[in-house]
Amino acid sequence: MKILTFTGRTPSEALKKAKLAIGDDGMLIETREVQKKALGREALYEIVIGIEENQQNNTTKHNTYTNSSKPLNKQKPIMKESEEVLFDISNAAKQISKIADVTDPFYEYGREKSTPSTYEPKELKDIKSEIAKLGDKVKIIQNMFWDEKAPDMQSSIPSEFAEIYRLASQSGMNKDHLDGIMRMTLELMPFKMKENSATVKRYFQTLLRKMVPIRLETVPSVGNKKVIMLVGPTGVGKTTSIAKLAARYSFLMQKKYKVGLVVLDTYRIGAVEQLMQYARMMKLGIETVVDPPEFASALNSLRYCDYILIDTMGSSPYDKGKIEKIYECLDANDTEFSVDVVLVMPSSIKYEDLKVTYDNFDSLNVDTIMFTKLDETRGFGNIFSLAYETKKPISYFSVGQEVPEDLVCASSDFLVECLLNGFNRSKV
Ligand SMILES: Nc1nc2c(ncn2[C@@H]2O[C@H](COP(=O)(O)OP(=O)(O)OP(=O)(O)O)[C@@H](O)[C@H]2O)c(=O)[nH]1
Ligand SMILES: [Mg+2]
Repeated sequence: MKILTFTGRTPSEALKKAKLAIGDDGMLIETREVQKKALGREALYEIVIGIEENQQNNTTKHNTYTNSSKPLNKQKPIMKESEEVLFDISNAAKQISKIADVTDPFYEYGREKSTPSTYEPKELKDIKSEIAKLGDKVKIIQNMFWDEKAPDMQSSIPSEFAEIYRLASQSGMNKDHLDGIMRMTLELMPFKMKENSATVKRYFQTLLRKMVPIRLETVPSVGNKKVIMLVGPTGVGKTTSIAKLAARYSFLMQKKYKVGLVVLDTYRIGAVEQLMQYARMMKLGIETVVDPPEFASALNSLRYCDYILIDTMGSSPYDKGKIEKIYECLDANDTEFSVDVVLVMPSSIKYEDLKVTYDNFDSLNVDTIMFTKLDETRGFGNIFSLAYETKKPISYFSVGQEVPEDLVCASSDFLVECLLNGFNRSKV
């Protein structure tokens, strides 16, 4: 059975389109609201139609779908509440045609824009198109094992999408996100582009880039300062990242900023010593805080700095006591400086664990996320999904142990490149 989807501003409009395209023979499988009506935005409904491939030419048939034993013209669309995630993907996907410039009438499969004046003999075009199709067939064979897993979406994903689906699902991306993106891509992507895996990949890349929230780095304006606190589980690279940031701000940027350090991790002598060493090497002021009331005075004594970087004790996401202690420090901050809370998490753990960690630290009002240990992982879909799900922007990536060089300012291009093609140090 072939699965087709049709959309419309109402379920009946979608149904009409289906009837126009395939007559009365299709079986209505599902009706979904994929986008809610909102101010200045139409609602969008999708109906899913099953059609026997050998009966596409108006031959009557029966199938096993309970709601679809009647011909299409006798079936009433059924309403089903859609998931929130689809709304966003839908919006993102709609913008892609403009952003990716994919509606360009001169766009040709598998290559960048050409102009109408670039003459190419028809035979050559045919040969190129055949080669592209052949390439896709090879990819389908390579991706055969993907079929065995039989994801819910599988029957409706055309073969040209097989490679991108495999790449994304192996990356550790949350399945609901991936299926949602696939559904929207299939529906909203310009028809011509769906026929070639190279254009599918390009479209998909643009869509993913659009979906990752990123906080671009800004420097303090004159007379102002930035106070940045790194929080997160134990051993994720907070102290190392503080050292990298301190080096970056104090001598790697165009302007040399005054940087001061604060350490809240006073339970472990080793932790204080680790940061003290960096402070000595870079000749930076450092303050230690034992009890929450001392936090404000530590900030006050570093008020001559442009940047104040605060290292905290690592805590298991389940250790509410330690997180509470950090909260008390933030709460005791009666200075005029607001603290940017950066949650540091390793990219080497799966999406579900990232989400649990995020949920537990979010009581600290996390502003941005820094992902570390990108050099220790193969898949990056977990990071993508976490940022997408929480809508929390990513500010930095840590890509190794070396201070200060293994730090990268976050960009969606970099993340999507890692996700689809793997981490490549030479591209940092
Ligand atoms: N491979 C790799 N190792 C890293 C990275 N960032 C930090 N590390 C290493 O991870 C280990 C722990 O780093 P720390 O900076 O001490 O981690 P932390 O979060 O401060 O740890 P606690 O203070 O114990 O919670 C060290 O061996 C670092 O060199 C990274 O991006 N990649
Ligand atoms: Mg530490």
